[in-house]
Amino acid sequence: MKITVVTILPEVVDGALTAGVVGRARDAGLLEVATVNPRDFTTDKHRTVDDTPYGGGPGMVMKPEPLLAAIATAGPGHRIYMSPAGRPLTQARVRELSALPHLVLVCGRYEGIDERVIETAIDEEISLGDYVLSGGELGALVVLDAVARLVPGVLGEATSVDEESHSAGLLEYPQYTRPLKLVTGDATSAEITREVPAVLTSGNHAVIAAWRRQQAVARTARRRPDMFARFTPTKADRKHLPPPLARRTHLALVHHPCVDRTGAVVTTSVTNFDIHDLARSSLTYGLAGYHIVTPITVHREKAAHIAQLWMEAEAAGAGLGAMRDHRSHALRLVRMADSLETVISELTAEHGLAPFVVASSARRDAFPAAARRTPADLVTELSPEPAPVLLLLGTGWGLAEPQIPSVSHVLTPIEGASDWNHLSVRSAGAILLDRMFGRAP
Ligand code: 9WO
Repeated sequence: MKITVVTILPEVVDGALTAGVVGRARDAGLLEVATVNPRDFTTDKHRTVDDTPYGGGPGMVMKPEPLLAAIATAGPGHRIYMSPAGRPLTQARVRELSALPHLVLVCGRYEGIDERVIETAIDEEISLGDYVLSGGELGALVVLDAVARLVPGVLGEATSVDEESHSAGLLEYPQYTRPLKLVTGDATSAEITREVPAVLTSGNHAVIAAWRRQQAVARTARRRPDMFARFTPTKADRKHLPPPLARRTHLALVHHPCVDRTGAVVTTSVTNFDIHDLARSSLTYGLAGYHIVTPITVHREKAAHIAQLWMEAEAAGAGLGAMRDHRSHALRLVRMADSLETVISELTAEHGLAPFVVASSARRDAFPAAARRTPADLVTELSPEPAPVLLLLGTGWGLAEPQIPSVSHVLTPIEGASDWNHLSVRSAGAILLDRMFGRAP
């Protein structure tokens, strides 16, 4: 295969082509790389390749004539312009490009190139990502490197076949080599010995393959939710992934510490409606529990009594077969707690991990130290984590923020189409649960 790089800085490109896989491919005659410099196609004595932009604006633009002449000299080939405005490069496209006989990689400098060059002499624009470089050369080197290693004969056969087949759409698993025990740390920090995971020295190849697969799946879920969304986990994969987020999410209706209209910290009263409406929402969206939080003992007793009455009515009324479907079934999710600390320690004991504590608020500037997330982004971020989630709904005029330091995340407020924003806690809770866990219509 031949790759021609059109650049006014050929020394940037040349320097990178002698070492490693690309250097060896050239030595073996599998890859031919040439550079063509537009400056060699100028006709004035200053060898000018740039000019001022029509319409004004900062900087300079590459003149079309020297660039067009350089591209023409490269000869017939697939002509690529490296630009942040191009289509993002994928491994699939790299594979296709590696099958072509001649690639011409055109590099811009200054503020860009005359658009007519792109219209008349470019077949494809490619971007490496949403960032701006000072020129296309480093981008061209990336394309060159990615393509060259796929040219037949450049890599050993074993590597190239192995690559795509059984881990397609996943990130790489972690790799280790000797020493078995690596001692890290310097004068300023204590020494830590990091060992290679024992499974890799077990000699059991099936167990090793399964571990690597698990690692790749877990990493992809955490680091590349976009990639993970396109991946269909096998049954075995799912066994090692956390259960669905709703199943480990608990709702807490917080009656203390809340604030009143003056901002004073208060304890609000438990209401009948809040207990069973939010219980029914919690069951509908598949939550693990619904906690009524109040330090007032008689309120907890009253709430427990109401929940109990509903469940007894169900047992007396419906036949056994209809039990699951009876609306009072939701009351089984209801639990009483004297404080948020109690709920947190209960969940920590039940799930073996401390919960992420997520606040909701009608205020845009609530919990300034917490990570602010939309409901959808919160689900994406927390789904790959094994820990449970405790979702706080404040009563009264909202949660007393300074008194709840355990909050790590805060949901962006629900906003309607007016400036008047006083949803009931039951409505706000239902909307949040739908935004997090509702099936798309
Ligand atoms: C810069 C630019 C910025 C926003 C939208 C479109 C854009 N096009 C260009 C452009 O073509 N710039 C020229 C090439 C001149 C300045 C340096 N150039 C460049 C290419 N900077 N960054 C790239 C690049 C190439 C591929 N992937 C990421 C960035």
